[in-house]
Amino acid sequence: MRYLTAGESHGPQLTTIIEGVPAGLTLLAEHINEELARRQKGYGRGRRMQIEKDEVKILSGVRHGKTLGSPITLVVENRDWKHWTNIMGIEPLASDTEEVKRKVTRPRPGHADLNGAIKYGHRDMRNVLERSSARETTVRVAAGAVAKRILSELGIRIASHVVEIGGVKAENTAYTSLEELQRVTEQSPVRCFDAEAEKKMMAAIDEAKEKGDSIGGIVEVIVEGVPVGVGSYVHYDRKLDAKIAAAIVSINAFKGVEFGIGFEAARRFGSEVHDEIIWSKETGYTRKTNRLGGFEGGMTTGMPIVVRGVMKPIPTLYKPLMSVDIETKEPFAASIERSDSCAVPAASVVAEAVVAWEVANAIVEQFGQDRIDLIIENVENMRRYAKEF
Ligand code: EPS
Repeated sequence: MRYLTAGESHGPQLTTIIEGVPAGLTLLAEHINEELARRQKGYGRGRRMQIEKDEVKILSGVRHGKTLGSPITLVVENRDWKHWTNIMGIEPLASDTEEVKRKVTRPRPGHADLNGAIKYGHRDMRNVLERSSARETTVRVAAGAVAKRILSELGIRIASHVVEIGGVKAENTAYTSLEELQRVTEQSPVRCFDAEAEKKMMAAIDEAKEKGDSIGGIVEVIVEGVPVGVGSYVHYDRKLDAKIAAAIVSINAFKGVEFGIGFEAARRFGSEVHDEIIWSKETGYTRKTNRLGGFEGGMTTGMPIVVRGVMKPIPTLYKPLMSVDIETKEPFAASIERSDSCAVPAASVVAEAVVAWEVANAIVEQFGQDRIDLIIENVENMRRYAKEF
């Protein structure tokens, strides 16, 4: 499967065309809208989220609630567009029009503004920032919602939560089941399982906001029920952990990724890192621990996939950082009109979506591509073989 996205942050709409989704999958707008609504929540968002109420239109690839196997087109309108019809208009405007004269010439440090402008030759950096905006993650979440439908048919469960914001760590993450983790985090304004940490995270966001600053954090995604052997060791571009790592780092403002104990592995002996193999008639092969986060040799082990991503603080700050105007070459203090102080809770929903996509894609490729019923059958067979092996 693959998908492309299109759309500018303040343009008319965001679009994704998803290719290769198996036929026969139940897919309703409500499945996607539920995910879009989860992404819009989260303590620390700015005023834009009060303007938008993301709702999908399914324009192709689905008939009477089932996928056809043909490309699926999903569209989400930008409600803010009505305030930007001239600035972001498609038709040319006279060169002396206010909207044409008002160029963005001051790159914000940490954004795509300057590099993008130099790369594409744009003297108005709005041409860069409109597309580099994290607004685009709306349709990545829509594509992820389709992937989550596939996982659900296969009995694969996925959840995400926030484990750190602005240096405040979730200490209590001892959830007894993924359902419990989901139930608690869906109610939390910062998508955190630990109620104590939640309060401190919210206070840290308030403090950043008051200072005109922003804060980042760490999100975790867990996938349970993935059969053994998804991905492959035989080639770099078939390793599923590598694909997931790329997907996480491709989310706006994400700077790093780790699986299981992650970077902590550098500080331990091998005997304290690798997971001992055990066997029982009921479960087949499992591991005593899951320090490697569900992957060995680029393939799933059958243990839960545990992946974390780190998000830097959003670079659009009320508190000015020094930059240079590309017209005058004069230094100036970059400042803005509207921003989020923290988007880590929303980003955990995006991370969940991109991980869901990579896992579903690998399974569809590996277990037969065209029909969901055959994929279900093949995955069930694989689960049986693995148990009897
Ligand atoms: C974003 C800037 C803000 C965020 C936006 C991402 O938008 P605006 O410039 O319109 O105030 O609200 O996020 C979304 C619109 C969204 O849907 O998540 C940026 O520069 O990345």
